[in-house]
Amino acid sequence: MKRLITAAAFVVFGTVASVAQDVQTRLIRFGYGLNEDSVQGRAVRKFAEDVEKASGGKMTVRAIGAAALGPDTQMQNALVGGAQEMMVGSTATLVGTIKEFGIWDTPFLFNNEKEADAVLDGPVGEKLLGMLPEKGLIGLVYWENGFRNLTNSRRQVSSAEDIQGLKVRVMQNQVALGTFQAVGANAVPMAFSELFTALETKAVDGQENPFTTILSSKFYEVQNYLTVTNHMYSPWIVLVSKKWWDTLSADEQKILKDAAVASRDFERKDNRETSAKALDDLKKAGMDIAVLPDTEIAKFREMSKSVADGVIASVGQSLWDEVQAEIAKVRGK
Ligand code: TK8
Repeated sequence: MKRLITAAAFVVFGTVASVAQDVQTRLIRFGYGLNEDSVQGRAVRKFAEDVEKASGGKMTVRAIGAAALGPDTQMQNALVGGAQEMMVGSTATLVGTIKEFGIWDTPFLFNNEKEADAVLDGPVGEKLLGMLPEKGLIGLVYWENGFRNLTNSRRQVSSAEDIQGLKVRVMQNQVALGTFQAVGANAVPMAFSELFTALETKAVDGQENPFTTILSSKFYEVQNYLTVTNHMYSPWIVLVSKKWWDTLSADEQKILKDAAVASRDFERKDNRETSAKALDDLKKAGMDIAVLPDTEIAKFREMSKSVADGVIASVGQSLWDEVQAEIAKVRGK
């Protein structure tokens, strides 16, 4: 009798996942660049838990952080070839493959996170995701790295001019490079996975990243000065190998899509909630922190204005206009 009841309960409450769904045993190698103790690490773990739960334990996500599977571009290639299933990384590292992604690196494109969310999750963000399949990738969602701020080991930057001559590591694309060249820095493109050592050995003076990333990457150990500049908003993108994706059932794809959306909401919330504390922790760790005054931000904006022209030339006026129209919609609300 007891057995019968248990069996009946299983039919009623038992997860549809393990009974009716077309789900196979799957191992998902999910690579990312930051340390395990980071917003990226936490969100990948949340994704893993959701996928395992929704698949009745059949789909297992193996999270591999700290660029142990290589820098973003190497992981992208592994996804295209089918040697790795998933990753999360900067949209900036996709620009070499799909130039349109460079639009997100435009300096001062978004004024706040609300604008970024609306545009990235809206039709233009979707349009860019739609360019990935023909390159062998599936883009599920955008996560947030966040607004970027400048650190260096040489001097506190209190004016736009102070950036001149600093050797600053930038992300590996023309937009990020052009932005720092425009303000007179000696900009050096480099993979993120090489950055800590480059800062430590003083191969470069500085870098720029959001507070949470500066903290979780322990850059405070090798950088004395942090200047709040918010010069650009950096998205991350969750990618899947198309080669592997095409072997999945519709149910399996849905499990991944749903978990990706949940992980996006979790990750953005986590990043926003921990950002102010990260800044506080960086101060406690001994960093000299200053906010670049509005008048100097205005100069930074002005000096880097030509970068937008370069972006337009590369992505096309119509895509640029679409993005601007989406931003205007949010600003109008
Ligand atoms: C980490 C990278 C990094 C990015 C960069 O995966 O390269 O500076 O901002 O956070 O995506």
